[in-house]
Amino acid sequence: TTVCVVGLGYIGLPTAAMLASRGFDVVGYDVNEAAVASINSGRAHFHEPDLQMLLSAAISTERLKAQSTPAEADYFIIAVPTPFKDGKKPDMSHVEQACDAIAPYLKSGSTVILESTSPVGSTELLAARLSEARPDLSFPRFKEAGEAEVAVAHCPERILPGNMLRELVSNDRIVGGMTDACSRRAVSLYESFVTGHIYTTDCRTAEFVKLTENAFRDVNIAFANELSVICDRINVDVWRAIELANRHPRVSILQPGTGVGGHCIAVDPWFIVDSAPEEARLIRTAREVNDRKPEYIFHRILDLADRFKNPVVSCFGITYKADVGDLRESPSMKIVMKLLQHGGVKVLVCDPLVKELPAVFRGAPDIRLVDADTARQEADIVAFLVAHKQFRRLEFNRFLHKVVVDATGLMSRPTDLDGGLLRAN
Ligand code: SAJ
Repeated sequence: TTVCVVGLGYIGLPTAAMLASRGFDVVGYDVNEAAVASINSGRAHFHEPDLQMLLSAAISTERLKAQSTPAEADYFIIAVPTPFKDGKKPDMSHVEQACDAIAPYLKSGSTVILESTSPVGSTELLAARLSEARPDLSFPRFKEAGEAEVAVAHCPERILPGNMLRELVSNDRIVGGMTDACSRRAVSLYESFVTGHIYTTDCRTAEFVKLTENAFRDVNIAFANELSVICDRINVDVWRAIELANRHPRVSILQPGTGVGGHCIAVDPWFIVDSAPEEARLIRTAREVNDRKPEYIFHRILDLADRFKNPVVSCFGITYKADVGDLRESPSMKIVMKLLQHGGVKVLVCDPLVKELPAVFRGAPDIRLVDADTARQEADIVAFLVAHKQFRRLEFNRFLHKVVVDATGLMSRPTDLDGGLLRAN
C-alpha cells in the first residue's frame, strides 16, 4: 500500500515515519527543498523525542522518501499549516496548493485525508476543488449514499508536541468522511497503527470537534490565567489556591503561565469565532485573556525593575511551553522582546532547550544566553517564564534574596500538599 504525505512538518513527518515503520511505502512531499534534503539524508529538521530514530530507520529501509513533487498513491494525507491570516481570516492557501498539487496524481481508489486543522466546511471545499481538477474521476458529495472512485475525509491530528510519537499511536481518533464510505476507507489506514479507538462521523462534525478541543483548552487556560491576575491583586498564592480547589471531585483547573503559545491553541479558537462572531463570546474573550498575559508579566517585571539603577533581568525559559525546544509564538519570547524594546534593562536568558539565541535577538547588545548559575548570580530580577524540568530541580532557597517574578509556579508549588493540609486541620 502506498501513501503520499503532503507537508513534512511537525505533523506530516512523524506520521510519514510512523507509516513507513508499519510497512507502508511512503512518499513525503514538501515544497521546502531544505527539509526534503535533510529528511532524505536521514535527519529530522526539528526536534521531537524518538522522531530521529524512527526517521533513520524509515530512510535506511527505503520505506520513506521525501521529494518536491507528489506521487501517485492509495492514500494522500494533507498535513500543511492553516494559519489565521493577519489576525482576521483562516488562511487555507496551503491546503488549496496541496490540493492542486496532488490532483494530477489521484487514481480511482485513492483516499484523500485532510489532517490540517481547518474551519468547518473545508473538507467539502477540498472535495469540490479536486473534482473540478479531475473531471475524469468521481468524487463524493456530502453525506450522499454510495461510493465514489476517490474518497475524501477529515481526520484531525491530535498529537501533543513533546509526546507526539506515543500519542500518534495511542490517541483516539476522529474520522469524518464526506460520506460513510469515505470514513470506512480512511479508517482502514488509521487502523494499521492506531491502538486508540477510531470514531467515525461526518467531515463537518470532525472539523468542529478538533476546533472545540483546542478552544476548550484555551478557555480553561484563560480561566487559570485570569485567576492568577486576580490573585496578584488580592494577595493570594494562586498555585496553592488552585491545588486546593482541585481537591474538589468536580474541579480540575489548569496552570496559569505567561500566556498561550504554539501554532494551535492560540490560533484554532479564532476559526470558531470567525464562523460565528456574535455567538462565540466566551471563546473570543478567552483568546483575549490569554493574549494579554505576556503584557501583564512584562509590566510586573518592569515595575520591579524601577527599584534598580541598571537592572539585570534573568529570564528562565523562552520556549512556548515546558520541556519542548519550540519557540513558535512563544509568550515568553514576547516578554523578552518587550523588555529589549523598552530598553534600560539587561536581559539574561537561560534555557537548557535552546542552543543559541533566536535570530531576532542576535547582535542585540542587551541580551545574552547564559547558564542557570550565571543567570541567578548576575540577576537583580529573576523571571521564571517556563517550567522546564531542569528548572524544577533548581535550589530555590538560593533565589530567596532575589526579586522574583514567578509566572510558572516553580517556586510556589507546594510539595507536600496533603501533609500541610492535614496538619493545618
Ligand atoms: N499552557 C498553560 N497552562 C496549562 C497548559 C498549557 O499555560 O495548564 C500553555 C502552554 O505553556 C503553551 C500553550 O498553553 O503555551 C499550549 O500548550 P498545550 O500543551 O496545551 O498544547 P499544544 O499547543 O502544545 O498542543 C495542543 C494539544 N491540544 C489539546 O491538548 C486540546 C494537542 O493535542 C493538539 O494536537 C495540538 O494543540 C494541535 O496541533 O492542535
